[in-house]
Amino acid sequence: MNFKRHTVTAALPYANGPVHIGHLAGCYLPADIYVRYLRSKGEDVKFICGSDEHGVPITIKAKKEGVTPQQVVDKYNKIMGDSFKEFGISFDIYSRTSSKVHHETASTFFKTLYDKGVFNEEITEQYFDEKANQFLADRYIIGTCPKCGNDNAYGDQCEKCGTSLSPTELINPRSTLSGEKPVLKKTKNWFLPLDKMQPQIEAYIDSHKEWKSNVYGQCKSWLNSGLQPRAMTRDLDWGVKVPIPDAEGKVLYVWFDAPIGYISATKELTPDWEKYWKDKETKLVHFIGKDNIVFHCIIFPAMLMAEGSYIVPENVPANEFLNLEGDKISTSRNWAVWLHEYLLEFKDKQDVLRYTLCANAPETKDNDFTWKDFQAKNNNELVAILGNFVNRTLVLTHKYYEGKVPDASEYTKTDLLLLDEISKFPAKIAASIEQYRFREALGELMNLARAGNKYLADNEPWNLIKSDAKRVQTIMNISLQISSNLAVLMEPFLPFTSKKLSLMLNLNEGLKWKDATRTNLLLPGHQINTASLLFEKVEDETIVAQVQKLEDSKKQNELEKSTAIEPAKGETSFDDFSKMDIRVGTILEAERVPKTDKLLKLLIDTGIDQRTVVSGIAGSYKPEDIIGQQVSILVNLAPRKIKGIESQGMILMAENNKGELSFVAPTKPDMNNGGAIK
Ligand code: B3M
Ligand code: ZN
Repeated sequence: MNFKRHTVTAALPYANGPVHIGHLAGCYLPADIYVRYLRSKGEDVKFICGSDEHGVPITIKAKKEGVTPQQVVDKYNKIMGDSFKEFGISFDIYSRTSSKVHHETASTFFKTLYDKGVFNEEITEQYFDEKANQFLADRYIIGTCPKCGNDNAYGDQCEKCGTSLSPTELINPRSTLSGEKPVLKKTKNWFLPLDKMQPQIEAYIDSHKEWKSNVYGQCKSWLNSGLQPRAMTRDLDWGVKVPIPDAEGKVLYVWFDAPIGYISATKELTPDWEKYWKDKETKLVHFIGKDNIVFHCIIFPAMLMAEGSYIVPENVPANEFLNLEGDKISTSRNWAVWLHEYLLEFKDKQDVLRYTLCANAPETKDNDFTWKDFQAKNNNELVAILGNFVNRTLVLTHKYYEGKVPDASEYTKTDLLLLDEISKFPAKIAASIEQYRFREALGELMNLARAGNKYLADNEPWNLIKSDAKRVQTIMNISLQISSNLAVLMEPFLPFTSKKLSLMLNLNEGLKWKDATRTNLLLPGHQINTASLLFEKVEDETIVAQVQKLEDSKKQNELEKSTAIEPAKGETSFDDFSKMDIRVGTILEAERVPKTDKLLKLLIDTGIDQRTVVSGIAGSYKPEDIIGQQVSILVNLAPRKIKGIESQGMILMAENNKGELSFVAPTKPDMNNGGAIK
């Protein structure tokens, strides 16, 4: 299908922190390359983004900093918007979901679905904090993970073992607002019946087998496990108010309102917005990170289909994650390269980062950014290949011809082959970009520079100038043409360098992609400008300093972690406590549980009986060292199977900041087994 125009979006980042390289590599850079390429082809395209200013991450941040959510989003909307601009991410608009237009657009959208009878109204039980007098979003509830025992798992996920959870699965849930145990309370919400829409969505996904396999695969696995109705409203006060009667104190689910933000931003950008959203000849493409796949490929399309007047995404080229020096990027652990800091330390070197991130983009699997690789890419590729070729060409042109493009008098066979090869690069690079293979596209661009470099090295005009000045004219003419083509073709990837090079070559403004198929962009006699280096070497000490900075932040983090004390749990009653039957026992036997790192199988004399307990203490104790050790054991814990072994009770352990465990045992020798601990 041929499209008349393009709507390209990049995920709306939560306005709760600055932008780091993971964001850039994940979706903003590929989206920008794609859009710049489309513009260069002369396509009609709108590039849409803005900040996602609702949702619980914002309110949590506000609470932590003791400011209002509005203050948080105002601050980060600005910081993020500036960083994107400085890195040349060329949005046509960077808007925000707290804008008036957005509130109206999202409200109307919801109201339309409501009036059409799309939603199921359902009463469910949600956790409520009686002290704070509010319902608790999943992230506001912490408790013990039923899978791994982590005491600080969130209501939606345990960050220790990665399991996704629902708040009611947590053991001993407590509210992060008050520390209290939340109570279940009935509330009404509006659900999108994804279950009923499954056939429609399935047909849609099946019609897009060309999607990236990571994206298509994730969609299929959601579909295979059966779609469930999903609440599109929440009991919160920060967000877009639910625009129907009987919905006091409720806002739209952030994943309902955020993607509509793309539409609102387009509305803000142009009165012509409808053709970018409602005309079947518009190609809608969403660039996102992999954690947003289901929302863009299933939920948002379902919303758009239910509404009825919109087009649906034609492609959703989601990237995997970028790690940093072998470790997951983390805002809270300050394990990141922040764009605003990068710019302070690497002034005017935006393109070096763009290059490294694109060359290493996590397109098909998670990938790693390292400073060593950054240095290598800069020194061995940008400086040694691209920069070196262009610089030799321009310097020699000034030296031999006072900066005037020489005429190519006669082409050799190899010249003609090379010219033919050059003219094919625009199509090659385009094919990769159109398939969202940006690394491959960038690789091709560099191949053009390599071809130029090789041409100079093979022909050695600097030696030939004495014997065959005529031949040198042709060589330099061809090298200048390659340089011009490079300036045009590098623009999507390296816009700052493209500009610099175009200026040095004194190229006509407004050259398009197809112009780079020509090999005579510069006419004989054309005057070029002064040459300066496109790239500079990055020295070892610069890299060492960056790695050191990361190490320091890791140390700082560990220090903070090792001095942090877990927050107090909510109150419990004496009755609840006395239900626990804790006794003195002695370990009779101990052995490792095969194929596990942490588990020991213990036989304990509890005074009452001898029983088997599986305990996660192998990291702190060797089996042979603990025979005869007295312990405290909870004897009336319901038995559970662990690795196929029935564990009948639990040994009480103390844990320090490093995660080391110690038995909690009587300190007098004559405490008999079965003695009560109270
Ligand atoms: N704000 C999640 C994120 O930043 C979310 C994306 C919204 S796109 C409509 O990863
Ligand atoms: Zn867990």
